[in-house]
Amino acid sequence: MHINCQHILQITEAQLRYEHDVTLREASPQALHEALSKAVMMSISEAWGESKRNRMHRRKACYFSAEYLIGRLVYSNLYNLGILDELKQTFLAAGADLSCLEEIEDAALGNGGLGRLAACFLDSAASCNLPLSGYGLRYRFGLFKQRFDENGNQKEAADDWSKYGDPWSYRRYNHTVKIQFPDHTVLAVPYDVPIIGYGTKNIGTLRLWQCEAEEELDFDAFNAQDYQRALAAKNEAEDITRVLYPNDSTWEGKRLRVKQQYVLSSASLQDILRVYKVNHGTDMSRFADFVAIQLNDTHPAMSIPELIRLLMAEGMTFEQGFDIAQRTFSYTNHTIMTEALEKWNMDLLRSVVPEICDIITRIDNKLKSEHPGLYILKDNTAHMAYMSVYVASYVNGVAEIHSQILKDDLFHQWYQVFPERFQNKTNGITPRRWLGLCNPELTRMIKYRVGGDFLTHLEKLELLKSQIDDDMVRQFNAIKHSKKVALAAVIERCEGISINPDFIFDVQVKRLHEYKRQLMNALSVVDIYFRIKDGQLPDFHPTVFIFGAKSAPGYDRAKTIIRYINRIARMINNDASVRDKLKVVFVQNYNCSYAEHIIPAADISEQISPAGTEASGTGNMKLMLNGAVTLGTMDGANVEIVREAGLENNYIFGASVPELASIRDTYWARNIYDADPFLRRAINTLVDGTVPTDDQQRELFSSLLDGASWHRPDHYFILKDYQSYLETKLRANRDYAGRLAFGRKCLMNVASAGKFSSDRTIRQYASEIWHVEPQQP
Ligand code: 26Q
Repeated sequence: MHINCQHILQITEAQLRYEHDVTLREASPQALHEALSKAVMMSISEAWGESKRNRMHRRKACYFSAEYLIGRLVYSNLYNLGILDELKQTFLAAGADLSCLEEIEDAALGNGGLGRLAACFLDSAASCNLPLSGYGLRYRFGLFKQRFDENGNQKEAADDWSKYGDPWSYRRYNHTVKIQFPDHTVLAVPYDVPIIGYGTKNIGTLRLWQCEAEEELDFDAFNAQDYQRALAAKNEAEDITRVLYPNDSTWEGKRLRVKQQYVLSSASLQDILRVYKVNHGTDMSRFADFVAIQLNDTHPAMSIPELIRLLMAEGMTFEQGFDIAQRTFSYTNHTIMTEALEKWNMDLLRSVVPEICDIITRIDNKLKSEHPGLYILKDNTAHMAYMSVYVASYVNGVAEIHSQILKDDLFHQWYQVFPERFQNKTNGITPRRWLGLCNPELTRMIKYRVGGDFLTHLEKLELLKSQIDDDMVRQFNAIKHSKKVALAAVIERCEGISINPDFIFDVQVKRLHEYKRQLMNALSVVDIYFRIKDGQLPDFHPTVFIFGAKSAPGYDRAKTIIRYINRIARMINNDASVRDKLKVVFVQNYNCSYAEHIIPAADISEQISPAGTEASGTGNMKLMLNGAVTLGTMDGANVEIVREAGLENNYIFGASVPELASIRDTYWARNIYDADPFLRRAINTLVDGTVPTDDQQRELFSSLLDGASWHRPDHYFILKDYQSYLETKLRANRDYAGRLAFGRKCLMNVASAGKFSSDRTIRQYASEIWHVEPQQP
């Protein structure tokens, strides 16, 4: 698509004048952002409309997700339009520096991996000209903002991401739908976000629903001076999409969450049915021929009974509705951890969505009559994952090992009955945001060697392999160094900590969860610290350990781990005797935009969950693509990463899935603690006063060694894997000294990252699950 930068500049200036009463030079970053974004929205609107009309009569896919972690859109949209560099020049010449847009907030309408995956998929589908629309919720408050207090505690603040406006969406009130609950009806108002493909005219749509009241004000109550009641309906409606639930690994049976899920499901389906009727008439029997719906985990699984309900309201029987639902839906699972699986109490569910309960009961009856032994309802509880397996065309995991575990374990009985349904779709990431945009220096180096189109043909990275020589490694190392200098400046500004770009940058960035074992990383850092002070690691290459993680606000154990790591960091960073060897930084408010600075600067990528716990991981792919080596276990997509890039170019440690399974019931962590004085010394810092301690740290300590009524000791095998972890970590540290050999390993990872483009993933969904075809714009 051709967009004229001078034209954008003119419209931006006009917008600034009449909306903000300022000139370009005077404009605040927020005003500039709004005006510029609107100028771009205007200039793409024709192409957007064209893309929609193109799709009207064709089969299409819809992605249903409660989360879209889209991050900051302005740079990535300009990048995908191919005008980012030129526009920067144009604006600079006119007196405005677009780097001030770094201040613009992320749209964090997601928690972590699952939400970011949805965003990468939309980017890839648009870029590959695949007919995919996203449906989600427009939370007034996204994922909380995080800071640390003087004691290192996580403090949360509301993320009012749209307080300065939201120029990247259009409110489409005319497509508002009604959602009925037993005691009230609310409006779901759609906001459409354009999904601008890279190097194509094609523009997809993300439609986000916002709840509003039918009547903003109850005038009778107002006239009676009962102002609370006058606004009650408005607040009750708006409460539904008020805030994103900040859990990403434990399920909570909250009433409001049911309402959110139902609004997402019902509003999106009503919308799709309306469009279907416009394009294909009122014969609903062909619905599944034109629409495929992907459920991003079970969060939108109420769509299954809701579609059946809506089809029955159109005159179909339950059996007919069931058949169409089954041909329409497919389901992606993102976790095997039982505490994350959605299981709704039927009384709660019935009080919010009674008709949905009736249909779930009918689905369950049908299942039990066809396949005795399988169930959806048990003990008055609805198992949403089972319902999704039963009423779906396909079920997929998100990495090979994870998809295998689904068949062997979580859905074993279901696999016996429906083996043809089970698939794998290994996750991917969009190389535009996660390389092109965040690492233009490395992108330029690669372009020169493999050709300009590699960001849409990431498999071409393979062509680097035969070209890797000392010159190229030196060039890579120089680029890596420059990205470390740039990150150091960001960390200085945001955290007030100065770090040396000649240090190794060892990075663990992801949500905080016990299974991700940030604690194991921290213990190894403490151990290394003591060993350095003892003079045992004379050749240790100076390293800065960088952590970034948010904990769910109610996850006390995770918050304790954050505080402990902050205490460790303070102790180490204040110890002058290790100043030239060690540094620990826990960055505050890790988010997409922070990731775009950290990931290009990483030398070592920590992916250290016990085998069989991390479904896939996608941060691992982003770090690989930017030339970090993986220090990791044989878990999730790490397995495929090392298969592509070679064991010899990564640092793999720890027990395998079968090993862990075989010791699960007999493993006794305290034996390891008693036998390893170094590990013991590190673990003791939780309780011995080396750093400030407290009851929660003592509880954490005893969870490792004694366990609790609900868990065996060291549930996530930190002590079990520790020795091989530390050895491997120190081996990577030694290897780093050979700058050419190490840089070659990094480059081998870059060159092997082609598989992990979300373009590849989305094409597999399109051809193997949705059966939709690309469409030239
Ligand atoms: C469920 C019910 C109630 C409230 C919240 C939730 C909830 C919300 C988000 C449960 C889970 C999530 C997010 C899960 C997630 O991000 N999983 C990750 O998905 C990635 C993409 O497939 C994988 O790479 C990661 O391995 C997986 O942990």
